[in-house]
Amino acid sequence: MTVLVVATSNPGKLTEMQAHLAGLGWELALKPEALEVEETGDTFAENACLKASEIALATGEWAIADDSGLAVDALDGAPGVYSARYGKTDADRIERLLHELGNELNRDAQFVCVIAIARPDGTIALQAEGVCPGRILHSPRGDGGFGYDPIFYVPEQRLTFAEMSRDQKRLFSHRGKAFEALVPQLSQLTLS
Ligand code: ITT
Repeated sequence: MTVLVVATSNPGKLTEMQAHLAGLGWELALKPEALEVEETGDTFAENACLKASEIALATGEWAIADDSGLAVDALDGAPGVYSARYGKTDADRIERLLHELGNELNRDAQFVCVIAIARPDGTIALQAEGVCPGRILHSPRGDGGFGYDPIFYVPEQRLTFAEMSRDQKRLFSHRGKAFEALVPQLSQLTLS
């Protein structure tokens, strides 16, 4: 089996990515903890490619990276690519977002995820995007998931991401949709 390094330091993402990649014929490996990639891109796609490419080059293996975040309409798309840098902890980030949104009536937002796969020489082999529309609640609801999940409400499901089971989130989330687009392309990859 070909090794695929999962290039993330976020444990919540790692769990979800491992579930999406299970049974696809790759030998999954964890990113060496000390290897950190600076996210200098202006878009999710640029940062996903940067992370996949640098980790592939550093390890000499295939690598998969996810760049994702929450874009809030009333905040002109913020925090967007800065979602991870919005605060020190998940609780800080949620608090800051709720504070900035205040009593704004337009709570529309979308979660975006771009997944990139790089070859051992750092070139990008595949890329896919997934988007999940929703709304920002006034206060957190639910104990599951990670990150902004407790304040992200999906109207069609009448649940926040944090209230969904793992399988539900897997089906409806931005990450789930990105993997849905990526997986059919994965089987076409020429591994060398
Ligand atoms: P890596 O770069 O190491 O993968 P990261 O947490 O820094 O980890 P990003 O730069 O892509 O990842 O930042 C994504 C931010 O958006 C981060 O704060 C996440 O917690 C949050 N996020 C992404 N997907 C999410 C999801 O499914 N549910 C809740 N929050 C999510």
